[in-house]
Amino acid sequence: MVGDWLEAALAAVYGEQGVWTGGQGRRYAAALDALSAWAGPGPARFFRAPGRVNLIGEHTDYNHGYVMPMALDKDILLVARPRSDAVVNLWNVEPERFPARTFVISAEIPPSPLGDWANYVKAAAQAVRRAAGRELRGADIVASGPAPWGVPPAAGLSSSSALTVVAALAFAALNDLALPKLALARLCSEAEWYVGTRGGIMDQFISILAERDRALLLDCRPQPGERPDAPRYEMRPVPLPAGYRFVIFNSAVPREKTKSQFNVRVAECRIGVALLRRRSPGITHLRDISAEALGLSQAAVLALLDDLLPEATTRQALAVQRVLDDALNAMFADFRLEEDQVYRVRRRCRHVITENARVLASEAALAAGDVQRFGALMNAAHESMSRDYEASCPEVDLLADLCRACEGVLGARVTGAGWGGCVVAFVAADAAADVLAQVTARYRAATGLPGEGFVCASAPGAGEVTV
Ligand code: NG1
Repeated sequence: MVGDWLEAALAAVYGEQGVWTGGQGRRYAAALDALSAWAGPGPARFFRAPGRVNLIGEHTDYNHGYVMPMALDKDILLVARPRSDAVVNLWNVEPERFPARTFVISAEIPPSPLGDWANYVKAAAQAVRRAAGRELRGADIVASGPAPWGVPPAAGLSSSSALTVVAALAFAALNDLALPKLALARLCSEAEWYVGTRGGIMDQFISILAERDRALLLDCRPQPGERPDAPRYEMRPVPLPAGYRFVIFNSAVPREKTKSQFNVRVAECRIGVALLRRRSPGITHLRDISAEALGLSQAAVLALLDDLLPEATTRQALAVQRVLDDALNAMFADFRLEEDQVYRVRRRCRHVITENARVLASEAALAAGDVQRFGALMNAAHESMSRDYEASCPEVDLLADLCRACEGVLGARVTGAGWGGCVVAFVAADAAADVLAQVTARYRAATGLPGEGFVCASAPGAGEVTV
């Protein structure tokens, strides 16, 4: 039996639907039981951070561009109790999948092997320790993220960022470190580089700053703030259109290529900037290239890219052309260009530049109630991810096609980094259940892979759940 106290606290987070809240209550109680079993009985605190679905704006964040994510009601939960030493004992309610780990908090925590789940918690602990500038107390922690409440891992729904965010929240709170939301979001974005990818700010920002029933239009370009190390970001809530739902389908394709390909894409974008800077030295990020900024039509911007950027290049070719000058080397100080990698610069830049325009057009379409236009922009975003960014795969393209073939679907696109992961479809509310059933069945029949999906519900941003 779950106490009324817990029910009431959880209804405030997850909404009033009895079944859902009841299930969450058992999940919270089970996590607390696990902590008592592994670390002994005693008081503990709950923290949660949601995963997200990005509605449009892919691979734009690290180019200082625009994104439009929305937090899900699927989250990572931590139940935590502070310790008097700096040790962190970390357990998971799914121990076979996520084995127990122990480490000591310091300003330089040695990482576990690549891909280990504890690295996200270490990333958070190290970043909070550095921000605090003093020794931190460790904690006994149990993490909980099993289906249907958790964020499906490796699906492009930001389970990893949710884990980083919730761990940072917990370490800050258990050490009485007051971090404003924006500071926490920035800290978490940089913290996650610890795991080896040079991601942008989208996932951690939406996990922390989300509001229920709203997506967030986030401008990922830092603006001057009170201090040079505390920039501001512009963001606007985007009300979700009544009468429509977002339905998510997991391709169940392992995202093996994501880690290596992600960093290649970051490099391709930076090479694009370096080449464009030879013509316009004011350019620092692909965000600076737009029809408005250049006073050109979109067609003229694309023609300019054709003129200035090579379809493909290599480190050696760039060195011969003396593109790799001091300025560019400085941009790559944290990053190595590989000898044997072909960088397909023009089409990558075309994706980012057109995607930024699509995000702003989506915001305008939704504000005007033009749901057909928003659906069409999602479809165009998928094509661009697939053809220009080459971040899709046959299974994900199939899922998007299966969605579009259903009555009631206005648009569908790959969401998250890509190379597998999920497709998000924008669907008339009364068709959502049918679309979910039809697409999952057809996908399973066509691929032999598990066809799983769900209708999204939105949730508020990360925080402590006081019970
Ligand atoms: P996912 O799909 O969660 O791996 C990654 C990046 C985002 C963003 C998207 C692509 C991290 C933590 N997340 O998200 O910042 O660049 O890809 O739009 O690196």
